[in-house]
Amino acid sequence: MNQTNKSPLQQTAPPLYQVNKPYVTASFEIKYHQIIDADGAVVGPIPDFARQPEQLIKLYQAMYLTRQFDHKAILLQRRGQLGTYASSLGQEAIGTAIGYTMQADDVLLPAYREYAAQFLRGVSMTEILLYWGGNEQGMNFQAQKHDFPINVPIASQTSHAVGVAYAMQLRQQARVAVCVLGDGATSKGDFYEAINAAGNWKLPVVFVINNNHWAISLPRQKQSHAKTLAQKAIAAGISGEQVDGNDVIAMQFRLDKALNKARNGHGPSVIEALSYRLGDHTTADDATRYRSKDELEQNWKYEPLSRLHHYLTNMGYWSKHHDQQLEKNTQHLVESAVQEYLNTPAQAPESMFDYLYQSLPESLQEQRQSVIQRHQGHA
Ligand SMILES: Cc1ncc(C[n+]2csc(CCOP(=O)(O)OP(=O)(O)O)c2C)c(N)n1
Ligand SMILES: [Mg+2]
Repeated sequence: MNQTNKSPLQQTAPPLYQVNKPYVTASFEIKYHQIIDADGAVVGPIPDFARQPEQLIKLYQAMYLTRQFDHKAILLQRRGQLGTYASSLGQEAIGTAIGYTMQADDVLLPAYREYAAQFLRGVSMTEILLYWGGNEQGMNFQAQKHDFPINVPIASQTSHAVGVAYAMQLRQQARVAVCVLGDGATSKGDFYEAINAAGNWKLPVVFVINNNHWAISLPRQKQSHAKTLAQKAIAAGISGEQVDGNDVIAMQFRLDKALNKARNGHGPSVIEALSYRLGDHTTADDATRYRSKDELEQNWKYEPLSRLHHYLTNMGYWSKHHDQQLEKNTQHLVESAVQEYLNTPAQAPESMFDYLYQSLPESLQEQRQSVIQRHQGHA
């Protein structure tokens, strides 16, 4: 065969004698980032923002508020005053860092444990309670018209995020879509499709994997044989990294870099935030049936609030007096939100038909009518 008969592939292929000598065509590494360890000790360079005590205190307050809210929501559910609720216990640093880092006109596409991010973005505690109480108005965020609602169908928010980021790119806006998903969600086809498109089109989107080590009763080790979930990004041509998801300073620092990169047109990122689900999957779950007491106890040592508390105290930024003040203020805020929620009249049963379609199909109009009649019969 002469030179001109060769296909382009043959022309670029290595000489035949190398066939039995494989060589590396691609390699990768996944970095792990941590700045404050579980004891509050500094193990990495302190970023500029974290040299300002008031900024760190803001992060601590957001995590503390989220934890108190969470505790109260579970009590309400146990009393029959709230529907099923998904707790963010132990994962407060992830949402806090996201909410703190995003700009107001960025778009958040959460799963269902990102309350801290939502609160920092102006979503009210009352709205979140209304949602879990079955009132759709809870997802009609008054302060955040572009953020997406809580998303329960696993991983479906990842392709929504690609759509949002694509629109931002088309409109040449300096905005970023931030999509949060769980470790379990990284096994869904939606996620692979989303990161592939995001990588290919260099979209302004940041995927944050909240690897809380459980997907209901399935542990992380059984979720995927991949050593890290971050490395899934590499196959999509995206940078991927692991961050200590209990270290709110490291989370903020790495997120800030990823958001800036996306905002400046340099494409998407995947951040695998390593956390631990200290609560049940939801209030409809009982984790004692599949998780050892030992494992849970071990992981309490790494939770995000106490380490920032240690650090703040060690630096002389925080005292017992601050603790008392924060407890009192937070209790007041949470109680007022609960009262507002409990005082909100329940929606009529037919409202379940009212937020799905621009105009309701005929078959559903009949169903809607029959719900109204049945309800009147019981009234
Ligand atoms: C498409 C879809 N399949 C199944 C479920 C049921 N389901 C609810 S939560 C969950 C596990 C999700 O695990 P992970 O992604 O790790 O999120 P986590 O709950 O741990 O935050 C499953 C399978 C669902 N909500 N949606
Ligand atoms: Mg999980």
